[in-house]
Amino acid sequence: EVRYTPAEIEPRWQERWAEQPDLYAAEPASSGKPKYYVLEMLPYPSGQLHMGHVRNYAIGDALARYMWMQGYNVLHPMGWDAFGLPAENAAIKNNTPPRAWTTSNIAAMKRQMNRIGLSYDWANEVTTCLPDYYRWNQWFFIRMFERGLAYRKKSKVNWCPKCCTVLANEQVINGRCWRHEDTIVEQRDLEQWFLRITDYAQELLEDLDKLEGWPEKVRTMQRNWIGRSEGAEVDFEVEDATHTPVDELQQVRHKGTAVLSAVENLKTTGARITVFTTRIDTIYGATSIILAPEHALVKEFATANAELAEQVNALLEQQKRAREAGDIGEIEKHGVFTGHYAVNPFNNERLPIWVANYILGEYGTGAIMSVPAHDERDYEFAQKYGIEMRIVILPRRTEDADGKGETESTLPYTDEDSLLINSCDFSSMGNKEAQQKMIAFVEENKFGKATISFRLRDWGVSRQRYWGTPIPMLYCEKDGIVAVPDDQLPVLLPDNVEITQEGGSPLAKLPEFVNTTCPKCGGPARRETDTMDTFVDSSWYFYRYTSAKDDKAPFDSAAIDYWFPIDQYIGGVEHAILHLIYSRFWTKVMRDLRLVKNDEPADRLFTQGMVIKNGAKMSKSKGNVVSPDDMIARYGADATRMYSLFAAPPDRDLDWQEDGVAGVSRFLGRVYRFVMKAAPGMRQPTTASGTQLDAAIAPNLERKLHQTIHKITQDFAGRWHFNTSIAAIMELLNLLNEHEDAIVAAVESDGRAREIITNLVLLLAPFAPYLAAELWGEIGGTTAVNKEPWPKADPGKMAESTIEIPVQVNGKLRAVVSVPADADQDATQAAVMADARVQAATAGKQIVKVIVVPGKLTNIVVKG
Ligand code: ANZ
Ligand code: ZN
Repeated sequence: EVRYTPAEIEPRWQERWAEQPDLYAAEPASSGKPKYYVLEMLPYPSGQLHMGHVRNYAIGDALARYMWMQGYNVLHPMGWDAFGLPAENAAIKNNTPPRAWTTSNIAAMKRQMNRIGLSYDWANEVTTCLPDYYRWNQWFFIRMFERGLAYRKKSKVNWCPKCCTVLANEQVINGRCWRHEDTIVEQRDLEQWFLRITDYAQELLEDLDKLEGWPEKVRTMQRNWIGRSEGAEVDFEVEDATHTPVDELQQVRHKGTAVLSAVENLKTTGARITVFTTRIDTIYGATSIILAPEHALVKEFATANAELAEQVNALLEQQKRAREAGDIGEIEKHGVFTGHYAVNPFNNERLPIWVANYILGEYGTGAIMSVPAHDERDYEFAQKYGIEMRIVILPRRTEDADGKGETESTLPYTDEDSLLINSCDFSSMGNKEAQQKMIAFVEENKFGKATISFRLRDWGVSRQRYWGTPIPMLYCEKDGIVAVPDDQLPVLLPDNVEITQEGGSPLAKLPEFVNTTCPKCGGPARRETDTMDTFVDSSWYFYRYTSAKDDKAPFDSAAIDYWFPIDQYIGGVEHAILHLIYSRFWTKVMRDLRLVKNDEPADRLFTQGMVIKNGAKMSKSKGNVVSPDDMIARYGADATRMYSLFAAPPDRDLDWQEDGVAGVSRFLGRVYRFVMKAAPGMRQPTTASGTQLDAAIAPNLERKLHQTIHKITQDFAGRWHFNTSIAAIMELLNLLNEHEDAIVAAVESDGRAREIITNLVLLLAPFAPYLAAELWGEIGGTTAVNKEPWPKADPGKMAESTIEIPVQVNGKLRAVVSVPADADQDATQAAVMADARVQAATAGKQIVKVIVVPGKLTNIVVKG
């Protein structure tokens, strides 16, 4: 009896594969073959692969192998997202330099990947912490700087006290650090480098519609993150309080509309408040102007008013705390009247100017017109402070409103499809029409314009850390900010750096790094000492894979034309916003630099589910980590990876059960024993005269085989439910085992038996590549099994010869009867009525009616 011993088979093949560097190498564009670029997200080299990695790579590897077998020229690369904070933390903890720590982790993880048998093209490996890669980060940065896409400004930034560095908005999750779930992010004022991703906001949004191969949930997340609002900016002039004593103002009617108070000869200070509104149709309902505490005018008002200054500080403080707690959206509303008034340009009405903590300085213009009758937040605020509410919008079907719509209890009324009232010339217009007409009126009279506002902010890329790409900028006393000339790239990251947790850029402590000369004037200059956000590294790494050795350019554009867009990208949904929005942005910038022609990096995106154990995500802190090495040592790489595809559909969470791995391993053992039994015969030349398969069995075996081929082919083309693909192979094997001796006896002379064995091995190749390679050799194959053509399902052989017809008697299922697949109505009825169970169920009764739906069911109605 032969035994399946993956511990012996797998290392042997691993060695063979290592000696064939071309085995998984992509062919050049000139191969003339159709291309397929399959990409799994590159890992951070933390030291060990976890099961989430294994699952991600097993999916990509199955796909890559399948596409090779379909005749494609496949690019299946891998690399290392090798810069980042953990290397620095490890340096502090273990006193190992980040480079050494990273390099040895890469070696360890590469060893694991090879042990798993992943089909990567290592000739194009990318390691982001190497100068031959990060020099191109610097090169891109300078290209962006030249185009005004990289700029420096002082701004409020998110600061993680644990990382001791700035975080991009995308890296703040519910007010906490993306790496430290328990750490509240602080706000600091710092000079920072930004990339102008907002220039691409509209295109990033629009092109989401084209990404039909992306999960809808990822597209929705990006749409919300970009957050486009159409609206208008309207200028409200600030009234000159010294000219218009408040007590001279009276309630007047303006063009037939009641207003709080208006003056005929209004004096203004010349200052304007520009508000951003998405509901200009409610402008006659505005009863105050509210400014964000950071608004420039508030500072002005406050310089002359110490009490106000103090109250504004309190509002700022509340905002800061709410931001830190991650619930600025639900802040408890506080505000203060500034003592000043602004003028509604539509009706000259005087509106009190307030400052409130729920108005954000960084959104829109940092100022709003407040319409409490029609906006939730304004309503709450106005109720609290006794600010007037004025209804200017009614539901369309006024007969339904019958006055009730105007009572306070149903306010705020925020419905958009509605009619205007109390709005001067615009009254009784529909709300969309009013918006258009009002915006036209504003633009005509030059006190505002239609605008679009985005929630997306520019990408802050400066990090006060060591282990990243140095930002290639210089500061010269005479010339100001100067880019490092291309021929001086890369700005090398020095190795001899002292890393501490205190914060402040470690590079700033190295005079030999900091001090340099200005390329423009030759005078002394200081180097930028911040490094780039590591999300820069991962924004374009997949382009470099097409020509990773290029030292003249970031990549060879001709190769990009052939390989891009990526056909299938596979990774975790946690990257839906960060990495996947940055890489889309980077692609568009590269296109505008005429380096690439594609608008988007990837045609299709697949986000796999998590690997969990006992219902929880595997993590050290939960103590439920299952090590891939352990599983491989016990059951082999094939069983481990195959289990990760078998245990759940790839888009769902997978609950890791060691029993399940053992089960898959036993199944592979059965395949092994079966094929090994047939192998000696398979290696013989075919003879025409020997044993043939029984004519009664052969069609059944062929049918099952071709159905299985068909099913797996469909799974690859469709939803990737590899769990059911593998289950189908298991079912096939069950049937083959029933006829094992007959098949084994026939392989020498019956082509059908040979085909069964050959195809069984080929079907396994994407999922269990070691076993497939081993068995391919055993049955006489001399080529690499992963380059063999994928078997084709023959529809003629797939068709069932009989089908099962459920038979109901008076609506109750009484029997399931086998009939020939092509049986017509009469033949079906004859077969049904001849069945003993049907006869028993109808015995002694009068048959009233027999309804036959050929191929589907039979219904018998009886009486008595
Ligand atoms: C008047 C109004 C009337 C508004 C109404 C809404 C309803 P989105 O859609 O999210 O873009 N707003 C504008 N800038 C703001 C800021 N810096 N901080 C807080 N709120 C701000 O929201 C746009 C609406 O949010 C704007 O339209 C403005 O209130 C408010 F019945 O203007 B609206
Ligand atoms: Zn200079």
